[in-house]
Amino acid sequence: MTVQRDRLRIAVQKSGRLSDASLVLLERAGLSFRSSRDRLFLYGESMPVDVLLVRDDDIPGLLAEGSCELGIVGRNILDECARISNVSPPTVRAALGFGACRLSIAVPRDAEYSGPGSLDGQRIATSYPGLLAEWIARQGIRADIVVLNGSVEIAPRLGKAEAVCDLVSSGATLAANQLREVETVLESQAVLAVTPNELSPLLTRHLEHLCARIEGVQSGRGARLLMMQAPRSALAAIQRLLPSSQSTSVSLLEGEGDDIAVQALCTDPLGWQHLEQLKLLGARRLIVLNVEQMLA
Ligand code: PRT
Ligand code: ZN
Repeated sequence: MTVQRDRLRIAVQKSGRLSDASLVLLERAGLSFRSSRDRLFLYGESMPVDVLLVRDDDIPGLLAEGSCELGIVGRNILDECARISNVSPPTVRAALGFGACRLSIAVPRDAEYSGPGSLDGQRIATSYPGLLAEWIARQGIRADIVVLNGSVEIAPRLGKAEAVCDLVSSGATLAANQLREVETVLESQAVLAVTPNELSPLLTRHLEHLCARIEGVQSGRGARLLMMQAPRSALAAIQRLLPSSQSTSVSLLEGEGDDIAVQALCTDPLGWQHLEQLKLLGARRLIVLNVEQMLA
């Protein structure tokens, strides 16, 4: 199936943990939008890209049926969908660095647990039967899966299961339910997912354009541009000191003898101690700027 629209569509979660960060990411990629009255559709004014606001669970299906070309969704949803439904799975273009969580197995705080074998013959409650079944098979144990669509963490107290398999981020929900995390089934975060369908050349161009911008926002995240002046003799020591500096450019300073201007892009955190050490090496006029965007 080839999609014939001339505007690209990206699906994001309407209201939930990924909603705000998804829209902020799109805004940082240069997309501005006008909202429809029902807030289910955002018309992109600055690019030929519209946003569908939907439930996160619907995103893999929308990508497969060709209603949208891109989606921002948790890897947990994509991976589960790939195991339990027969829609063609989307591909993952980029991990987005927010919505981090893990799908974990937890048992009552006082239950004995000495490894996956302790779950043999037990019931495990979950909303992720596909991922859990695969994990159980990998461990070579037998356990019954009790599928629940919500409030998984109270299943042991209700006598419905001996263990749970649920998403965890801070661990506070497990602790509040007297549960102890014992195994990680999947590490997850929000990802940029791409339709498995073939696209027209026009939509492919729009898609590549938006993905390049999103990747540009991603690679700029946390990066700093460090600028300083220094004696040329200190250059080698300065380069040794800079954390993960990807590129350092050096220029001569007109009328300043042997002094140089140095610019370095740093992708690791840059602390006061780095600046103070640079000063000890003779650097001065140090400036650190946050990087908003990068395009290779
Ligand atoms: O309405 P819709 O279907 O769109 O939303 P939803 O209610 O299904 O999803 P939502 O908004 O809760 O989560 C969206 C996505 O955020 C998930 O698919 C994950 O990829 C990601 N995410 C990150 C989380 C969590 N962290 C998380 N902590 N999703 C759910 N939780 C829940 C978890 O299920 C448990 O109930 O939070 C509780 C545990 O949190 P802690 O901090 O107490 O450990
Ligand atoms: Zn959902």
